[in-house]
Amino acid sequence: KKWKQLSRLQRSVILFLFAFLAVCGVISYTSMGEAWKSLTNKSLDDQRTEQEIPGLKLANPAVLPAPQKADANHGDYPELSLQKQPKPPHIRRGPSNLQIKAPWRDTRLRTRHSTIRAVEEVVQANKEEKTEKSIISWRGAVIEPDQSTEPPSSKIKEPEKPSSVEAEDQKEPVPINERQLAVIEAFRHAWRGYKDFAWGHDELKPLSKSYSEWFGLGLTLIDALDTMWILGLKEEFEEARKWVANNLVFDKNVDVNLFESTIRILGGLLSTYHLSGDSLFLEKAKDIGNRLMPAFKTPSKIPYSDVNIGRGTAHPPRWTSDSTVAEVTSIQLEFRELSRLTGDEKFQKAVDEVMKHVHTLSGKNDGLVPMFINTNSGQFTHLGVYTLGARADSYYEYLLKQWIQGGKKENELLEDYMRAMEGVKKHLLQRSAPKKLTFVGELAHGHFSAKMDHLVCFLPGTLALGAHNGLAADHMKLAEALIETCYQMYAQVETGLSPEIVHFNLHAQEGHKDVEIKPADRHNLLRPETVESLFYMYRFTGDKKYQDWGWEILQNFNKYTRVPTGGYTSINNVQNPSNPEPRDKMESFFLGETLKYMFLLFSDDIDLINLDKYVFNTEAHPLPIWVPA
Ligand code: DMJ
Repeated sequence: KKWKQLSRLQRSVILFLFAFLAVCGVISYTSMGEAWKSLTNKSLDDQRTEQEIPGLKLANPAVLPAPQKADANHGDYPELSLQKQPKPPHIRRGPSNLQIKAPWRDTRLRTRHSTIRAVEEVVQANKEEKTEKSIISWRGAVIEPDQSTEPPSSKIKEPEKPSSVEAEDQKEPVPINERQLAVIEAFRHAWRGYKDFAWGHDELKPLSKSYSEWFGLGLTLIDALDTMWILGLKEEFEEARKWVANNLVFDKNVDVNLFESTIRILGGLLSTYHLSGDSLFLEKAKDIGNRLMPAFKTPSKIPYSDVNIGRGTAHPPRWTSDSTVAEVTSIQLEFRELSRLTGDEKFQKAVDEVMKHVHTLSGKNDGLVPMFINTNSGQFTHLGVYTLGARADSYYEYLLKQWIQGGKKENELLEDYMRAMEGVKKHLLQRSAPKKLTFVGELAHGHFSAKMDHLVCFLPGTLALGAHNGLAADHMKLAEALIETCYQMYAQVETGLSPEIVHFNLHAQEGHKDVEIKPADRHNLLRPETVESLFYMYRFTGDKKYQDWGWEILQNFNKYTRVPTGGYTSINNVQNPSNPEPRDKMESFFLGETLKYMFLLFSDDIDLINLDKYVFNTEAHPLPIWVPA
């Protein structure tokens, strides 16, 4: 009303005054900004950006994309979805829906359109700068000292970065030697067979030039990814990466074994993510990790052996409600790392509960565990049989390795490991005749058996790793004795290849060696354990004899298991050099483990997977130690 009562002149004066004041305001804001900028060399928006975007450092951006929290949701910020999303500074990219995005969670961003644009510009600039040097070193990634130090303790924590590879870029590369070249040649030969006859399938059948399926998930390809990275096989890696991006689908009505898919698939994807920094592998790891979780829905929380990853159901084997002790206690490194990377504690919680439960269980014998555990009662079953071989082996390995992974703070794990090693010394160690080889036998209801699986040959490497991490020095002595035995399991056999199981002679007999082989046990599956331990022994002692032993083994694999048309095969008879009876199967661990450990054994570069920064899972996939030494 009052406005209408004013004369036209009065209204014009008032409007002019308002306009004048508005212009003055804009000018003073701009000049304040300019003045501040000239003082600090940063714009106000830049200043705000620094405060408002956690983790975005303008001066020193992250080399690799920061993984997103499991619950971070772009849908919360509709205005952001209108913007072109900044790309992570890595040139190998998967489909956009699989990319890890920056954690845009600060609510202040919702109304700060100009800030968003400024951030985009900064990220874009970072991207351009990084793209120039974004071909990451092909070997020996090094972890940044500021990696996470604690296992997740709250519901959702800040997710972690992959291991940085920047430091490696600044180092002089250690040249590859002749023996390593021979491993590369062997890998390429194996890969050729897989590519030609089994591409995208689980295992190569090199003689029939076909394949076998176990889970139908390209097991060999996934198991071999980080080996290709470590061996520097860039072309092969890129081709396999494409397959993962375009063809690896976990939404399938298929039963998988929880342990095998964790150590080979989840472990393989996680380590490849760390080495390459490529978020595709983390996305795939999250997917399979989530799909394996139904296994833990049991009355006792001891997981079932099998999961249908498409249906989200889990079950024990048809004939029992038991699970294998080694299987339920050798998935921890992978699930713990998945929690650390995603910030979602559910993975770690599930596997930690298993370890805590097993820690308290009765039925152990001086730290040695039975081979089975019931998923209903949570109790050990089939009591009285103790072995370091099949069904128990990696329980011991993962006690030590989890302790190392977590920064040597989880005392229960160390206690259980040390007690078990005392149990081994007390109940399972014996010496053979005539060579007095120290070996690890088995105990069945109080009776000692001089039987040793090739699988037990992981133990010298694990003992050496423990000694390297400050545990009893006599563990190293035992490791030295045991690796000699494992080597003799090859050297005393006609083909120079170890059988699956040996029996040691306890008393000298004319014409008999230390090692006896039963007809049912004389197969060789291209297993890695001895080569794995040779690698640890060489790393920690520098004694070249370990390299020489590994070299002999590689030559014998080439002589008796190599298939001319591509690939290597397991054999049925290590005692018959003229006909080792090829079995027509190349296990995925030959590429995932055996050749990888060979390559590392022949290397003199301790930074080629530095053992103070990485811990290998039981399928030879290196995962970062949370607090590197
Ligand atoms: C691999 O899958 C793993 O090393 C596992 O711990 C034991 N069996 C094979 C290799 O022998």
